Amino acid sequence: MTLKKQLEDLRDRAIKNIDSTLTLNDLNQIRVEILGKKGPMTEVLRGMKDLSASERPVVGSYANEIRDVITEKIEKKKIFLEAVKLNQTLKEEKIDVTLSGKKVPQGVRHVLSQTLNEIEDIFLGMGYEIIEGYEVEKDYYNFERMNIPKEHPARDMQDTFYITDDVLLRTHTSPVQARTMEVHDFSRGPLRMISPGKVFRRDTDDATHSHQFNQVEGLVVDKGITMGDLKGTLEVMVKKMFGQERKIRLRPSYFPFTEPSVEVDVSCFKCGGTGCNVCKHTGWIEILGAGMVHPNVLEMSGIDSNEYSGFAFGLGAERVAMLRYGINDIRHFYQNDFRFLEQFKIKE
Ligand code: FA5
Repeated sequence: MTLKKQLEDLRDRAIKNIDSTLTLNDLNQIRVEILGKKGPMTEVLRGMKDLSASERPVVGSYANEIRDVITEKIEKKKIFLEAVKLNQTLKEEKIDVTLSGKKVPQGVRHVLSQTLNEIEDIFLGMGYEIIEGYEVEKDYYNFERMNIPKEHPARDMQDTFYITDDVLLRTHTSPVQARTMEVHDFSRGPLRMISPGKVFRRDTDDATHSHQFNQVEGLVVDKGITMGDLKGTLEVMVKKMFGQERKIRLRPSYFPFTEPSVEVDVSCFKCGGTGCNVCKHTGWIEILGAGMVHPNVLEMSGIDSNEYSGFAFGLGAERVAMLRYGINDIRHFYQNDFRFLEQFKIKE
């Protein structure tokens, strides 16, 4: 077969294959097979060396012509197949704007955060400011400045996680009292603050006790503050939080940093006061400790106890949330079970 004939066969075969191909991949393969280094076109061109000097330019220019025809054919087919592919993609990715959307799961503010917000709102409404304390605290502020020197038996009331001999995880929010009193400027008005935050104790976990829980400290210091102010303030808070019908009781108690001291109980949400496992069959759940700030605590903060007096309280936030929302186990707050958490939809 002459080279010319070989070239014509090659062209016809290429055109047939290009016409029948349906994908860009196949088209590329055809291009490599026919025009590539190891392909028939190169083979034919190699054979030109055996031609005579007069035949070579004729066959050479014919070979170039045929290669151009094939190349052009491939280019055209490529543009066509790319357009087909684009149309197909556009069709597949078409967005139907009339379809209903996918539901995005909505988060819920943690019931404990909601409770703390509610407590803060009540006290902000009574003119208190919110002060933050330190979770890692000095023994000095946690105990000594609260009238509990080293070796004092009252330290056993709050079993402590120590970090060093002098640094600990605070066992209550009361150290914020000392830190606030020592910097308060009474020429600017009375001291009225609350301080919410985490506290830590080596308590054994059960339905109403956790080794880590939240307290809200409250402190008011001014001239002429009495136990009546404390009782009135707590009554306002409890009624706002739990409703007018909820019963509260004040029990005489002991804290080294208040004198006199009380503990405040609210009637059990579950049994209404008859006794059950939640309230340990007493009918009451203790929510806070309180009292008149001990003169020693005022004096250690540089406040003249003959001129000034104050009341303070420390409220257990989980206990309040349990009573407010009828939650029967404090451990629910920390287990992060979504079925529990999502029951408390935000009321903002
Ligand atoms: C105190 O911590 C005192 N600092 C409170 C205080 C402040 C008294 C200012 C006087 C003046 P107590 O240990 O009783 O007190 O804790 C206060 C409240 O925290 C309790 O009434 C209770 O509601 C809550 N509480 C105590 N221990 C736990 C616990 N392990 N788990 C959950 N809540 C607790």
